[in-house]
Amino acid sequence: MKNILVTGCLGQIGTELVKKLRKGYGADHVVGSDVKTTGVEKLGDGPFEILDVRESQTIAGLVEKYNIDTIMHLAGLLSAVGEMKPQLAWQINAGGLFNVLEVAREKRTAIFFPSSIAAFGPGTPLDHTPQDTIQRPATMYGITKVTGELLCDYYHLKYGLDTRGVRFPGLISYETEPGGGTTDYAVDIYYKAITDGHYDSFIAAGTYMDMMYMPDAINAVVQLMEADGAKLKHRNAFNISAMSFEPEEIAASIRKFMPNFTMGYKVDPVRQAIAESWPNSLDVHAAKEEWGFNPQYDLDKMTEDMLKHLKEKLLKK
Ligand code: AKB
Repeated sequence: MKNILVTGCLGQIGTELVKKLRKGYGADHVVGSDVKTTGVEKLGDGPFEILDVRESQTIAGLVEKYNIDTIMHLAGLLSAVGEMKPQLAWQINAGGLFNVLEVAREKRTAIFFPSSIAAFGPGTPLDHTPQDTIQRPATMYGITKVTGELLCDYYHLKYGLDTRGVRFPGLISYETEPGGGTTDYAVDIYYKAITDGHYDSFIAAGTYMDMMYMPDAINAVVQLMEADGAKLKHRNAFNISAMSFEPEEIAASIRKFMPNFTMGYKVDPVRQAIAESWPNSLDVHAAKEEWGFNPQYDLDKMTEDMLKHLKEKLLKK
């Protein structure tokens, strides 16, 4: 990776990924792009371009302009918003990836594509969900993720493109808030713990989902992209996760540091149904064996770090 284009760079993953990549590869070698500019100052120095991934000519123009050899394609709608706007989710998530892959085919760039636990659905084994298993998702978001996994495999097999990717679990971070996801409750809870001392969870007690702290997610992306391609048997859609918990367990973890924290429930039926269609816990052995995936944060270590940073961020205002 010498010159990298990151799409959707002002989202939850993108802001932190761009900063990490710029540290490693140099600010001028990492081009951030997004449809919006809100939050662009968080990226610091380095090129930024407006990009709607539905416009393939613009993608091709940027690849040409900056001599891009790697596209990290993060632009996309999340699960809950995808259920509200399924047609738009298909256009951006599936159509955008297709455009990126076509540009990559013509310009011979490598690709990183983030799939998700949403690529699984009813019929998938819920516990220790295998790397290779039944994938019949019940959401448009999940359908676009399975489509993306298959397209990335296809472009590798048919055109020899260096496509790589992971299935992200819920990602927890303090820098940029996610928007429109089902696992967002596990981020919201930390914000509300600091501002209100109380949180009403939109996910019901007893609902387990895989999660990971953002520093582990960012390290995983860089590690996979730098791994020896000859050792990758799967290439795309590696299961990754660092922990699996349900709302009572994250609340208990917060209480270890904030004993007066309280939690209630205002369950959102749409997001609850999505959560119930996703795995309880993933089997991540393929990622460990093929490229050394090795997350560092468990629930309590993450809680301690989240609360520390959010106190600095929210209470200094
Ligand atoms: C969502 O909840 O939609 C995302 C995901 C798990 O892909 N965080």
